[in-house]
Amino acid sequence: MPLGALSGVLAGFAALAVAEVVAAAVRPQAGPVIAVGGASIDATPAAVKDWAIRRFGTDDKLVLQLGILAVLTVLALVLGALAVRFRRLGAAGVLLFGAVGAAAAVSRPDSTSFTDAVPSVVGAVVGALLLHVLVGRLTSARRSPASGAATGEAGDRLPPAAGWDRRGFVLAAASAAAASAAVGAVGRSLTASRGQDAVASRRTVVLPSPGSPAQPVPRGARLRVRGISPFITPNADFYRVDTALVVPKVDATAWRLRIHGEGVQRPGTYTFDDLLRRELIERDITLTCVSNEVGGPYAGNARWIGVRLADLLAECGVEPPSRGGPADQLVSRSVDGMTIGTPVEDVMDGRDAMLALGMNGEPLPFDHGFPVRMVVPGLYGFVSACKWIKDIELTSFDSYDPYWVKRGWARKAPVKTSSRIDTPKPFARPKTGTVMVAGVAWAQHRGIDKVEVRIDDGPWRQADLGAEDTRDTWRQWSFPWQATTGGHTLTVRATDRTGAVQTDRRARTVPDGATGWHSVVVTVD
Ligand SMILES: Nc1nc2c(c(=O)[nH]1)N[C@H]1C(S)=C(S)[C@@H](COP(=O)(O)O)O[C@H]1N2
Ligand SMILES: [Mo]
Repeated sequence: MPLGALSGVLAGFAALAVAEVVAAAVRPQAGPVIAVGGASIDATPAAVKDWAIRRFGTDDKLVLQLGILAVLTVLALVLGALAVRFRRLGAAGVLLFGAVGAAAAVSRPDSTSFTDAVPSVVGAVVGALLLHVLVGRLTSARRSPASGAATGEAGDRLPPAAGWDRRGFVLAAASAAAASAAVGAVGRSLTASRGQDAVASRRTVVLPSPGSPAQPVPRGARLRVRGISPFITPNADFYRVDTALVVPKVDATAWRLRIHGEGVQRPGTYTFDDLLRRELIERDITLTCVSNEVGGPYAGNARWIGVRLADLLAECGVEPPSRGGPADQLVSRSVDGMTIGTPVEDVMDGRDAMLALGMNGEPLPFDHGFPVRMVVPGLYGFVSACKWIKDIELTSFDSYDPYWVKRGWARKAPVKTSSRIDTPKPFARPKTGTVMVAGVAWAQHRGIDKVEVRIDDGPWRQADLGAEDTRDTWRQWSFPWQATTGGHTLTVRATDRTGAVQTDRRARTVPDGATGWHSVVVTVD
């Protein structure tokens, strides 16, 4: 039994290694782990996904893949043990898993061909054969008692009933393990070397200087407080939220963007160079994720360079609903099959909605959507910020629900007025005297007007605000607190330009963003 289970694991390992190496040649996303992982992400209800993001943060994808491997290992152990008794059943089981992987691969939204089934099928066939062979070694003596006698060994050490081809098994098992490891390593390096065209195309991008540059960040926008979020978030620290288990590597020279749909009088297809040659705008815009908890990390502020989306749409003959246009929803599609729905009215109301090509002075990083993504001030990312975009379709909210809406999130989601304490950290132990309480507040496209801090149940007191860059960016704030010994709760709230005070009513992130005040508990020594 234990050797049967071991055979199962070896067969599973071989199947995955072979599948990955074939996937590296076909399409990395067609590998069974990535395909099944992607399918489980899509099938996960909003509440569970939300929990996973909360629990594991940006590690959620790693945890998912490790989880899939753990489940597969257990199943392989069981299959192997069963195969000792029912040899055909073991092999059939491996083939069944191959079928599941293949089905997941071809049904992924970014799959365009049935060749995506090949990695799983080939892997499963190899795994099934290997299991058959290994289990054969384990049971061979039982079938042909002569074999044990022929070697003159098995008969000495094992009772004939439990006789088995020990040397044959060890040899087969060891070579299978070694071969799988080698094949796996080849698969890895093949996958890593894929996307070289994309990497090369990114390296050669030269961002032209924008026809409409951003004003310099006002001097007073950056407060000198240790521990506060930097006003501009460096690309390497910018949060990342998406469903991609493999980051799409798009070759900019082969990239196309199609604009079409209802009321598009002149549908168009644009190359990356077409966009680079247009007049570019440069804007500071704070991007926030609807999955951000009160006090959470999923907000970042960057200087984006791109094409004004409203101009491009106008060129295609699109009119917003307020001017009689038939389409009220703009659906953007990415190369990895994401769909994101944005109100056409918002995109064309004069705000700096853009197709971004650059982020903080460089081409978009692959993680953040190279070569082109959408950015719309004032809307959460899941209803506006499509990365790796390739298609824009004008349609209506009545006739189409994009990815997140199908999973319980809202159709429309303007960013809610929010504020966060960056320092001190929860459970910090500052000394008595002046303690700088500081953080950021955002209410994109309305602007932040006021930030107030409360110590325990005391009165709200106004914090010092960093100068406003634009109403689409967050503002840093600070409050010099005369800290007295003991435990204290620090709470922050913001007021936006419309005069609305951030609500204290606690709401979950689903369906359209968390609300409530952020507080931090500290002990002053
Ligand atoms: N293709 C694609 N674009 C996407 C997503 C995604 O899953 N796939 N996630 C969206 C969400 S929910 C957010 S908050 C932003 C995050 O952008 P960032 O990862 O660059 O911070 O991207 C948006 N664009
Ligand atoms: Mo998001």
